[in-house]
Amino acid sequence: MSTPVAPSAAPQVSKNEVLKFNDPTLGGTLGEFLQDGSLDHINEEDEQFIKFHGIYQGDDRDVRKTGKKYIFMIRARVPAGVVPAAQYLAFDSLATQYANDTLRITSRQSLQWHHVVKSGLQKLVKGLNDALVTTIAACGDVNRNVMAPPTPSTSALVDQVIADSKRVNEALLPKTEAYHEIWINGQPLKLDAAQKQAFVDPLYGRTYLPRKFKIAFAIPPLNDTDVLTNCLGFIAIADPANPSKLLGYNIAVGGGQGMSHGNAETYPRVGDVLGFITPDQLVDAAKAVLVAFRDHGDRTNRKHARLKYVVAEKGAAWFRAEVEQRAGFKLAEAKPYRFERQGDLFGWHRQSDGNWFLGVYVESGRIRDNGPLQLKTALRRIAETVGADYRLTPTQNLLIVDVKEGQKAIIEGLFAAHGIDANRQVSAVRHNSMACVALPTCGLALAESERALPVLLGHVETVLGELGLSDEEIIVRVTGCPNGCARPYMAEIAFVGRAPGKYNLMLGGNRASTRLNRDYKPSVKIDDIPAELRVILGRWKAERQPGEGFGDFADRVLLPKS
Ligand code: SRM
Ligand code: SF4
Repeated sequence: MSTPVAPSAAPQVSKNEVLKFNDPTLGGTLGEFLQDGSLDHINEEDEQFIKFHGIYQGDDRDVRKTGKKYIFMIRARVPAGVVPAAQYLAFDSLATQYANDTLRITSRQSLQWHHVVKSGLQKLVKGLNDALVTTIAACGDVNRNVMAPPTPSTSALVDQVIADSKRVNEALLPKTEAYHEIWINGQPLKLDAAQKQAFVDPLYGRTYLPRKFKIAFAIPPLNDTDVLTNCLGFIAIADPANPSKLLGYNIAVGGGQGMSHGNAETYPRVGDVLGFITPDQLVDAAKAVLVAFRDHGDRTNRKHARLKYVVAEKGAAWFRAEVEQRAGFKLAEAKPYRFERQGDLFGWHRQSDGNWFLGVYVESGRIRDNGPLQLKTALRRIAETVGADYRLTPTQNLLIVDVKEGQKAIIEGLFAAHGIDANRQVSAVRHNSMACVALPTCGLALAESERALPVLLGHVETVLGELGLSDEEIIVRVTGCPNGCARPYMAEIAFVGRAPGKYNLMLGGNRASTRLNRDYKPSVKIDDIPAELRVILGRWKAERQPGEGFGDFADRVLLPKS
């Protein structure tokens, strides 16, 4: 590409802004890269463009000492986590052919393929397209995968919320044709420089958003999507006289998790509820919030470019007026609602139509065959044999849905044949846990996370066992750095990676996922964690009020008054 020229009106903007300005189609030279058999990796500029196509370039950090091995991560958009059986089979086969034979359920109900090398890159994306799935805007300065409650139909309201989340997802997709040309047709976008310059996305404009933008839906009292951690949250409000009828949504703005160690200007934040909208106002409201962010987000400093900082610094009332002006209508006053808990349901449950669904625990979302535990093969065989659809959850688990009474035994049998007890109940702590990917694929990881989760959960379980508290539920989340990909700042206990083998210990989130946790002890060595747990969990046992959850206890007793 030619040397970028900064837009003269805004000379101080960040490098990414210049890149977007110079090629608003977001194609870069990705088409040329795919056609050039001599290249195994992309240049720095294309590294930014390819994110808008749902792909990250990285290197295998396990083998860095012996040389750099370029690998790609591909992330699909899976709105509301809904995966029909045929699609799942395509995902499974693509993982075996072009990735590391695993599928990774993400904390936003999508799927990732890891360790893809250049020769498999286009084939995998094209394979997803053939299965009617896109990776466009799964990453980049755009709206990401829209989350919605994964629990299958328990009422007409649930169905409507899922349908609404898909409408919003669709309405906020970028319109560049570069994605199709490069990944599906396998060629560069056939536009000259002037034609590229002339492209302006009708919603995002020429330079897209200042940073990523995230949306989730939730249905109180269950906060299974961690809705208040999103830039924009839609909280479904049911008609009190008819709980299966949707009245509309309270909208919450300015939530987020990411921060940087030692930079007090970055922080996690819980969203503010701005007001109430009716279902027919949904898409216009979503667009108005997105465009208000587009117009007011910081384009000079990417660490300060999220919507949460706009709302925190200018105030919710100011932002509400900006949204109303763009939407062309006033928001009504927010309706009362209450969240009581987060998390997934495990084991068999009845749906409202008489069918069943099965909640399956997937340790940190990694679907793989691991010795005698052959989860990947089992899920493939179930999709082939029963044709049951899957739903991915925001806590990195999986639901098998719409199962007929007569199919339950077949599913249990297929799991058993692959070393898994479908009715197996792991500990409550394990069920409520999450870990981000971290090493070896994440270039930003400071410590292990997914691979450290079993050890860390083992420590928590051992100490709870010693105290006779094995059945207690505690929300434990782990990340390899402070970016917050497993939403650690909402957990009752969080381990946030600081350096190899060292984690900041944070305490005090609540079960409804409406309160941020706080620092308890920085940089605790992994070997010292059992001793720390003995102190804090021991005090919980001895001093808690009747029924008091660990996070509430920690917030009340173990942490300084906030
Ligand atoms: Fe994330 C960056 C993985 C959910 C905050 N995240 C990354 C990257 C792409 C690393 C990078 O930029 O080089 C990670 C790729 C790791 C790998 O090897 O696969 C990564 N994030 C993930 C996933 C896969 C974690 C998981 O284990 O499930 C999640 C994918 C979600 C999806 O399907 O779209 C994931 N990331 C989140 C969440 C949680 C959420 O959205 O609910 C957050 C916190 C919420 C928020 O955005 O505030 C999150 N990821 C970040 C940040 C910090 C952003 C910030 O503004 O502070 C980064 C770093 C960045 O963007 O520069 C990041
Ligand atoms: Fe990587 Fe940090 Fe996100 Fe974990 S939290 S996946 S280490 S960026």
